[in-house]
Amino acid sequence: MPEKHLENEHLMREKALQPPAGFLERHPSKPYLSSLDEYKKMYEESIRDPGSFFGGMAEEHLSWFKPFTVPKVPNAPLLKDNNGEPSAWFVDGELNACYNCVDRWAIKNPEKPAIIYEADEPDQGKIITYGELLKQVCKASQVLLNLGVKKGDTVAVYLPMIPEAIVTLMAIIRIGAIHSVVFAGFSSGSLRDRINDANSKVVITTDESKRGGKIIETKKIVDDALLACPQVTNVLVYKRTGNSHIPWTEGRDLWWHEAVNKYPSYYPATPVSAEDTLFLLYTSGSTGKPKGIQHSTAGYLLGALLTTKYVFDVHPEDILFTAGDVGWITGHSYVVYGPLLNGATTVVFEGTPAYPNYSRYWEIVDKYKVSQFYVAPTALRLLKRAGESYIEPYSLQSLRVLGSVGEPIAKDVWEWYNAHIGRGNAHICDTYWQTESGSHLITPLAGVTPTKPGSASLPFFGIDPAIIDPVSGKELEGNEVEGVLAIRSSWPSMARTIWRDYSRFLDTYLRPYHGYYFSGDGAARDKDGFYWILGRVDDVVNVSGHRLSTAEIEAALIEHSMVAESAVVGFPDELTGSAVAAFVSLKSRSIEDPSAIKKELVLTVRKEIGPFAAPKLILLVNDLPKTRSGKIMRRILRKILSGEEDQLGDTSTLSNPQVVSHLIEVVKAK
Ligand code: 6R9
Repeated sequence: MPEKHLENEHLMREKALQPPAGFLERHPSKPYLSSLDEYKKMYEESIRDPGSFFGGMAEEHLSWFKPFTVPKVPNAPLLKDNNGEPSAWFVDGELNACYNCVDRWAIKNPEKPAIIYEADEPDQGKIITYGELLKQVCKASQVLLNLGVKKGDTVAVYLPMIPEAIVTLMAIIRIGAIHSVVFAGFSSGSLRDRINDANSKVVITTDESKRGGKIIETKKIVDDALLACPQVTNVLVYKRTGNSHIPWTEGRDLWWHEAVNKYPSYYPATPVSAEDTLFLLYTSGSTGKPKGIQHSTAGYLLGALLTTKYVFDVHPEDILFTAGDVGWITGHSYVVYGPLLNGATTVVFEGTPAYPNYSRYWEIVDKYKVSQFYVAPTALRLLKRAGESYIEPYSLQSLRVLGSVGEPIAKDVWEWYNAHIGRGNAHICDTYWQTESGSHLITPLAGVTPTKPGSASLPFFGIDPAIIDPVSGKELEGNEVEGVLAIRSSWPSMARTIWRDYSRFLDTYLRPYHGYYFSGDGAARDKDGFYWILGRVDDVVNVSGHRLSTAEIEAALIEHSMVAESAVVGFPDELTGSAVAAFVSLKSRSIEDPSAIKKELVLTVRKEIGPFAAPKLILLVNDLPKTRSGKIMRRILRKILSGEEDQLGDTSTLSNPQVVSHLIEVVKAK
C-alpha cells in the first residue's frame, strides 16, 4: 500500500488524554454516560436506525401536544435517497417550542432560576425564575398578537444580551411566529437587508445598549435601517438605559414596559407542526448576499437539547455560562434553547471579558458557581495574553466542563485553558458545528470522550461524517485521510433551507458532493478516527469566531465612491485567528493622502456591515490578479500576503501576469 501523505500530520501525533478525574469529583451526581463504549454503542444505533434512536429521544425529552408517528421519523435519513427533498423529522407531530423551554419547568418548580443576568456593570444583574419567565413571556406574546403578528410571520430582533432577549424569543415562538435575530453589532444597512429579506413587520429593540462601559445607540440604528423597510408597522422598544434623547415615531414605536402591562400573565402556547419554522438566522456564505438559514421546530429543539445534555453533561442543578451573543447560533443553541430545554439555569452576560478588567469571566464563574463555561478561542487568546494574575484570585472550583467554539483552538491555547481555568479538573470540549447544523456535529462528550488538544474528536449521535477528496469528489475511506468534510445523512437539527431560496440551499450544501451535506470546511481523520478541523475551504473568513464573507466585504468597499475594485482575503492573526486584508484599486491613480483614504475605507465597511468586519489591512494597488474570464485569483493574494511568493503556482492563466511583481512590492512596503 502506498504510504499516506497527510499535509497536517504534525497536528495529529497527539496522544489522547483521558477525561480528568476531577470531573467526577466535582460532579453533583454522575455523568449520563458511563464510558466511551456506551457512547459507541449509542452512536452506532443512531446511525443504523436514526428513526428509532431519535424517535425514542424525542418522545422522552420533548413534550408533544400531538405525538408523531414513529415510522415517519425521518422521511429519508440518507441524503442520497432524498431526491432533492428537504429532510423532515417527526413530521405529523405537534408541539410548542416555548412550552418545552419554559412552561414545563415553571409548572414543576416555578421558583427555580431560569436566567442569571449579569449586566455590563458588575453589580447590576438580576435572577429570573422559570415562573417569572413564563409570566413575562405570556405578556410579551400578547403584545405581539395585538400588533398583528400571526403564526408563520417573522419578527426581527435587534437586542443586546439582556434577559428580555430570551423573553422576546420565547414570546415569538409561543404564538408560532418565527424569530430572526440580527446581531446588535450589525450596521443599519445590514439590519435593513435582513429585515427586508425576511419581510419582518415588527422589530424588537432597546433604546440603547451598554457593552464594555460604552453606550450604543441601538434605537437610532434601527430607525436608520427602517428608512428603507416600508413593510415595518411597529417597533417595540425595551428601555435599557432610559436616556431621554432617542428618536421616536409616534404610532409606530411603543415602549415594552407600557405594552406588556396591558395583558394578563398567562396566554396558552400555540401548537405548531414539528416541521414548522422556528427561526431564521442570517449567516455569511461564499457570495455577498447573506443567507437566511431556516431551522425547523422539533428537529432543532431536539438537537439543542441532546447536545447540551450529553456534550456538556448538563444536569438540572447546573449553571451554564455561554459567553456568546444571542445574535449568533451559539447564543441561540447554548445560551437560550439548550439550557432551557434541559430545565437548567443559563447565564446571560451583557458585557465583555475585558470590562472592568480581564477577570470578568472568572468573577462571574465564582459568583454563580458556574458548572459549564463555553467561549470562543479568540477570547481565550486575549485572556491568555492578559496574564495569570487575573485568574489566580479565583477558585473556579465549580467548573466541570470548558467548551470551545467557532474556530480551531490551537494546542497552546487548549493547554492554557486546561491548566489555568480548569486547573486540570475540567473536561475540555472543542465543539465543531455551524449555524446550518443547529447543534454540535463533532465534539467530545464531557466525562466520556478522551481529548487531543486541537481535535474536535468524535461525531455526535446521528452525525455520519465523510472525508471527501476535493479533486476527485470521491469519499476517502478509512483513517489517516484528509480532504473536505461532508456528512452522509440528515440529522434532526440540520437546517431545512435558506429562507425563500431552496435552490441556493441545494447549490451550497447538497449539490457540491452528491449524496452528502457539504460543510465548507477542510478536515482530517487521524489513525484513531479522531477529526481535526482545518478551516474553511471557501471564501469565508473567520475573524474572532465571526463568520464573514469576503464577497460581502468587497461589496461594502465598492460603496465608497473612489473604489474601482477590491479583493478581500483572510490572513493569520495572533489574537483574532484570522484578520481581513483588502486589496483595493482606486478609480484615480493620483491620490494625495493614501492613509486618509484607507481610514475612509475602514469606516465604509464598519458602516455597511458592522465594526467587527473592519479590515485590519488595506493595500492600495493598481490592479488585481485576474483570470482571462475576469475572475480574481484570491489564492495569489493570500500567498503574497503570507510571504510565500515563491509558491504562487501557475500564474500563466492570469490575463495580467505583470501584476504579480507590483503586488509583491505593495505588500513588502506595507
Ligand atoms: C458554531 C459556529 C461555522 C464555522 C465552521 C468552521 C468554524 C466552528 C469550530 C470551527 C474549528 C471548531 N468552526 N467551530 N472550526 N473548530 N470547534 O461557529 O457557527 O458562525 O456558523 O461558523 O466556524 O469553519 O464551518 P458559525
